[in-house]
Amino acid sequence: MSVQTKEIYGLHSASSSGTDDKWSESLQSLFELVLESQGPERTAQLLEKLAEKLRAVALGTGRGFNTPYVNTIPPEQQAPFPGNRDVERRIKSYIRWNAMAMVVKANSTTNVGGHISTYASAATLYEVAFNHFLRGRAEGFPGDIVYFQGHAAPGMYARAFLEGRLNEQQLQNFRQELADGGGLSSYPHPYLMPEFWQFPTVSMGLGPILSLYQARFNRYLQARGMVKWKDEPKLWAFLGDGECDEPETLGAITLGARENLDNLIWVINCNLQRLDGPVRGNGKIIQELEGLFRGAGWNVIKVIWGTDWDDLLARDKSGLLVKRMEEAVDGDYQKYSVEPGSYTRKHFFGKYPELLGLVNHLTDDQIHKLLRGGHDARKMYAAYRMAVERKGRPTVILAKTVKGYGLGEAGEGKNISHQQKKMNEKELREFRERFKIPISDDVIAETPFFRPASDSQEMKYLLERRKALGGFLPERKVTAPPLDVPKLDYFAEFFKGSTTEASTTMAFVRLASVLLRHKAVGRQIVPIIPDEARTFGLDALFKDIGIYSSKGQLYEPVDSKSLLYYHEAKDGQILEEGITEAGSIASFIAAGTSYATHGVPMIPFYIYYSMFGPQRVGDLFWLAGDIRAKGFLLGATAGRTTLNGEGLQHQDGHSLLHASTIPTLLAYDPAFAYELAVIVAGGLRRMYIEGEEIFYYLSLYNENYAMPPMPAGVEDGILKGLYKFKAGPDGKKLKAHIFGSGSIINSALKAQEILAERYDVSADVWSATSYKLLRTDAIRCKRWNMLHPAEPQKKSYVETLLAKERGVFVAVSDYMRLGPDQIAPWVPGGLMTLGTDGFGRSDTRARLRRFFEVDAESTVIATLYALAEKGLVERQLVEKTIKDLGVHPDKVFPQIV
Ligand SMILES: Cc1ncc(C[n+]2csc(CCOP(=O)(O)OP(=O)(O)O)c2C)c(N)n1
Ligand SMILES: [Mg+2]
Repeated sequence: MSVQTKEIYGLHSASSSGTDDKWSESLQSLFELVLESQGPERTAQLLEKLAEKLRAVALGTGRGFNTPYVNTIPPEQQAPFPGNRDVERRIKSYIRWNAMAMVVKANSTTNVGGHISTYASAATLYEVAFNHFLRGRAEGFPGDIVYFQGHAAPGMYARAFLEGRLNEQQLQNFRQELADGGGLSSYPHPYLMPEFWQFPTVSMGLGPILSLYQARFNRYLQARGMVKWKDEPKLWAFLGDGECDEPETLGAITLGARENLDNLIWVINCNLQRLDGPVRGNGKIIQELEGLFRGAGWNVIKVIWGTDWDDLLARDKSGLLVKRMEEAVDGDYQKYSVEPGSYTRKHFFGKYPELLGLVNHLTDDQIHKLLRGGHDARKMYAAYRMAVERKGRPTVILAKTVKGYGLGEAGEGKNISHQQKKMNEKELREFRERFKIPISDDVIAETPFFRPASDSQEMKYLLERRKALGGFLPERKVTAPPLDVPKLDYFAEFFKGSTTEASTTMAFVRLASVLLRHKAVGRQIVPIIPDEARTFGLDALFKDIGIYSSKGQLYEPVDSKSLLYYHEAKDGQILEEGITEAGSIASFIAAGTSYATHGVPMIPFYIYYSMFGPQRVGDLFWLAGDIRAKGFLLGATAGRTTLNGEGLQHQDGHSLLHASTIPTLLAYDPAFAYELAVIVAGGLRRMYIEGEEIFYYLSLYNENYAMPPMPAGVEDGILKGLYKFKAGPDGKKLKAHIFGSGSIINSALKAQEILAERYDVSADVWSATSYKLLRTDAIRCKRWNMLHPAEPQKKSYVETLLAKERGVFVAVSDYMRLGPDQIAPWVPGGLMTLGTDGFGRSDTRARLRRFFEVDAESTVIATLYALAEKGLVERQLVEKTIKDLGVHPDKVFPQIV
């Protein structure tokens, strides 16, 4: 503190620790006096004002909610470390070695890649957690939920190897999953290692947001009485500091404090580096994150300095050391980790000659080895202890480490550290010396794995700790029982059809309310909405099942007198997420994996504007496949022309294609209420009785029309993707087939009439519910035929279905032509497709459909053209039809390039 500052605050020079204590005592008595006379609220206000002044004067302005750049927990308040440090250090060293060896070995014979430096920097963060905090599954306890930093995976494999859960062969085949005997996936992927990994994390930012919504979902399950736990699981998310630049990481953190998620702990490994270089070379990532998290209402525990620094800080009576710590930027700290101790002595301590005295007793080597907090098990233990005991808010631990810790010349603290995958023999020897790995010179070049004898102190200790904490982690185990989901007949009302006009969105709302009333599984349904319930008519559910709110409803809603009032309740069933598609899909994932995470199957229905699905947060949709989520995604307001008026940003003509790219996602484009019911019933059966780890996407439209009754025997075709909905009239000269999907099936039906009345064409109208499924089946079949050329050749569903049909084939939908084009190779004589390629426009449905050429008239023209191409009608007839139907032949082509 400068002399001037002291004057401002009326303080006099104080340097002895006795005087410090006096200051502290007088402030304390003053504080108690104010608290007693003014009450806590006012005291907080006054203190905040003072803190603000202090920040402005002492720390410079614009620093937000920061505390000095020292550990949050002072040494005297540090919980003592209860473990055997020596044994734990040895275990950690062996894990370090094996994690490194795995990557080096894999890259000695292949170029499969891998990361050494991330785990090297995080080993202590993990080991303290594994030995003392992370609890496995037990009777009445689902186990703590842990999100491991994706590219630290080698460390998790190396630990599982010591634990005896993975064998040498598997480690040998790290990143070579297809090798003989199997291997290990690069990162946490439940899809690839379904008995090991629970939560995918490696796409930066997804782990953090998932953990937030999972923590809240755990509360939801408890509030609704869906689980009865003896103890509440904690959620631990291990993240990188670079990862915090992702909007998904920080974008939702206020949820944590708002929902009092004290079950959630984030551990951010602040090694100050990301892939290319420093995270904040010119600033301090720890301070920046502290400000953000404190502002968002989190507990922040900074673990910056290791025990070695306690003594230095205690002896620094001038405050200069903290000042120096504050001044140095992360780029400097990175340099200190790379350069010898003499450099740090000169440039860090030496900046103020008074500070040099503090380290006179230390050699350069000792200065170089002054530990950072994240490498000190005692500091990490104290932080974790505080984190698990804190109530009322989530906690973030900001642990400062060195990237590539222990790699020395091979990459410690260097900018290339992230990419380092190889080590030469000299570097291996140094690593071995540093961590005392009992591996002899003659084999070291082969980087053998090391596992101590099973009766060694280390192995006994390691296994005893995991036993005491309830078992191994990570571990994915599916124990959920099948659900008594309704059979098809439960949805009978949808098969009768209705003359009153309705949209498929309305049909869905009806279907949801019918399902919610189902005795066996109604409670399992989790409706999820990002602030669009009213758009879809789902507000009808507000009153009946309530919107989940951990606080209940503290106010009288303005619309309390209306039938559909905004009803929040502690045991509400709806997850009304507000405007966050990322948060909503994170909730979908938490609910859709509850069968595996908690052994409690839940059935999420996430309904949203289809444009803001995979287009907005596609990586989370992709992850839903990886994590084996179940449930239903409902892309409402679907179609480039059915959602009239909204224009380019809302009119969706492609998300079915996005959805089609996810291997475990069944993408459907239903046209009628009964199709919807058949698909949902089929999905419930496959996911919740047969146990398939798949999920469903259905587009829902908002155009109203009479819903037809279900023709006999079409269920199978609906599920497979195509069936004949309405045959054309007999006795016509020419034959055609029109595939229609969603609302646009009406263009096909109207075209059917025009073709019959005016052009002597009998067109059958088919409902194409899923081009993706048709294509997958056709590809599967063709591939089998190719690989079994001498055996009787198989026919795919679509080929069999269309084999006997004569005439031409046309497809029309409210999606890009690529949708129907997917099956063109298997349609006899080819497929003429119409679709909505290009940006949407704000206009009426009729004009949009003409613009994109998916209306009835365009469908007629396309059908006649397909006939003309086959020489079945004259081209002049097509030309005349274009004129007769009022279509401009040189109108704009909406697709740009
Ligand atoms: C969404 C996304 N973008 C980019 C990457 C590529 N990537 C993998 S690790 C990494 C750097 C991570 O840095 P940090 O979060 O600080 O982790 P550290 O390894 O330093 O602990 C990057 C950019 C990714 N995995 N995911
Ligand atoms: Mg980093």
